[in-house]
Amino acid sequence: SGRRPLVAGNWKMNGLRASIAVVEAVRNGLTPELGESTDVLICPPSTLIASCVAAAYGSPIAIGGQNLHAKPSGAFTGSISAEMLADLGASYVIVGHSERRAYHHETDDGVHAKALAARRAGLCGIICVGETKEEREEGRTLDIVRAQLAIGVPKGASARDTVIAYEPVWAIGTGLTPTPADIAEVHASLREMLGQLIGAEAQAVRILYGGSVKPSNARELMAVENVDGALVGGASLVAEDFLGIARAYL
Ligand code: G2H
Repeated sequence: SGRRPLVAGNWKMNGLRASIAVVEAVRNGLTPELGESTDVLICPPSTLIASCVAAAYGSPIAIGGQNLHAKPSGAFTGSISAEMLADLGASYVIVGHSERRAYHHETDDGVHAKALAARRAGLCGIICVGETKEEREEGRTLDIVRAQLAIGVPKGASARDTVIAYEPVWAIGTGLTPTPADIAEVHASLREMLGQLIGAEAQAVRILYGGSVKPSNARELMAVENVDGALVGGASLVAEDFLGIARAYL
């Protein structure tokens, strides 16, 4: 496809300072061959971004945020802007993860504003889409994810500033995954929708799969057409598991 795979770890609200050791272990396990074939990203909680950037310094590991506020600065107690993440050395940020949508009322319009903010600060935004169990059972999966994409992705988005992550809500942290055929159908539909939104550039944008990716299923999932990498939650907290997933493309 010409698209360079991206394997991204999302630590969610996990990790104290001792977890820097996970970054160090991933760094030690990252062979030149792996570093050349695959982009590796770790998104720790904001409290650990600076120390993770330091631990990854000089290695191919990128560090990213899990969320951002759309405004560059201001009276928004507790929030962190794209500029602040970039200032720490982050190069990516996750936008609109389903847990943000479910627990923090994030909307597609909000996702759009945050994706614009990420680009403004020079970050690559990982825009997450995905259907709930109920929506899948009602046969609405493609309608839901295409609408999330159509609203969320900013005009003029490019492969440099945008990654898409398909994460079926019912597959997150549950051990359940869609079949490769189901994933192929959604990713093909997302790629087609991206084409409507941004034209030929859609071919260069990476579309990740997320939801219960493990070393044991990574190779099968990553081999699906239009799957350009993984967004990994639970398994990214253990360096050996995360590396096992990253090696899926070797
Ligand atoms: C989906 C995924 C990472 P997990 O949220 O974003 O989590 O791999 O634990 O299902």
